[in-house]
Amino acid sequence: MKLTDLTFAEGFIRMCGDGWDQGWHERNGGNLSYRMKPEEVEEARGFFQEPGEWQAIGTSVPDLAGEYFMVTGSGRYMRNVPLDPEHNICVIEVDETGEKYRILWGLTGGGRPTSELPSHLMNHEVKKRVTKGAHRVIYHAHTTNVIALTFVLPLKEEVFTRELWEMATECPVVFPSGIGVVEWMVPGGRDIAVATSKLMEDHDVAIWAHHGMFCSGEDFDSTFGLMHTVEKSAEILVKMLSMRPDKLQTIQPEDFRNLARDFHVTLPEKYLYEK
Ligand code: 2HA
Ligand code: ZN
Repeated sequence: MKLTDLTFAEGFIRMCGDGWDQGWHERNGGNLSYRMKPEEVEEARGFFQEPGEWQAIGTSVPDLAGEYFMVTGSGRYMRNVPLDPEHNICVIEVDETGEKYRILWGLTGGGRPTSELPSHLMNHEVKKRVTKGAHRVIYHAHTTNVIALTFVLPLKEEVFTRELWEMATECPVVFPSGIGVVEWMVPGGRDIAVATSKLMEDHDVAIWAHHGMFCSGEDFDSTFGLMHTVEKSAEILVKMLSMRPDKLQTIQPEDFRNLARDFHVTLPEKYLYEK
């Protein structure tokens, strides 16, 4: 028995491989984090190594004090996670101030958690609060079609949400709260983490212009499924725009309202404007 045989670790590792298979993780692109349940921490504790030094997170997440996360490693390739998990991912603990972390397992041979740790943890902090603890997964991927769209659509949440909803009937049911958009910013630091976590107050998806996406969810399946649904919708939009710049027909605002009623979702009216 190893830590990587625990159910949550198996789900984490599989998701890294699934993202690689989709083509979203060239080189060391993208990263994944999971907020462990108390019973999972107890299951994993017997496998922890001598704790590493406390290190600065680079931002402050007081509502995550004492929480444990499984996270991909900085500079590590998603492709290699299923092949050699111990070397490419880690378990970290956040200290009592929410300013520092230390490594308890993994990254054998040295290394640090993902360069996007500030964004991951600030998103987790917001989602833990607004979902009353339900959301546990934050996923960042370099999704080709969504990135392409950030060069041709206005960087507005109303436009991205509405255009992507129109591309597939399931979309408003899968992401009823819409998609936030962050204009181009330097990745890896606190500023982009603050901007992204603000959007996570009202959305489960945030696009980083010319870079990729962040998704939040309760478990690995629903978070991966959300990323996959948004990116597939973006692929349809790219194909549609490649065939002709306008639509001959599409799903109309009143159709969305009827869909919302039958599928018991709330679709904010700000996305159902007349064009
Ligand atoms: O290389 O995706 O945003 C990891 C990243 C940085
Ligand atoms: Zn990235």
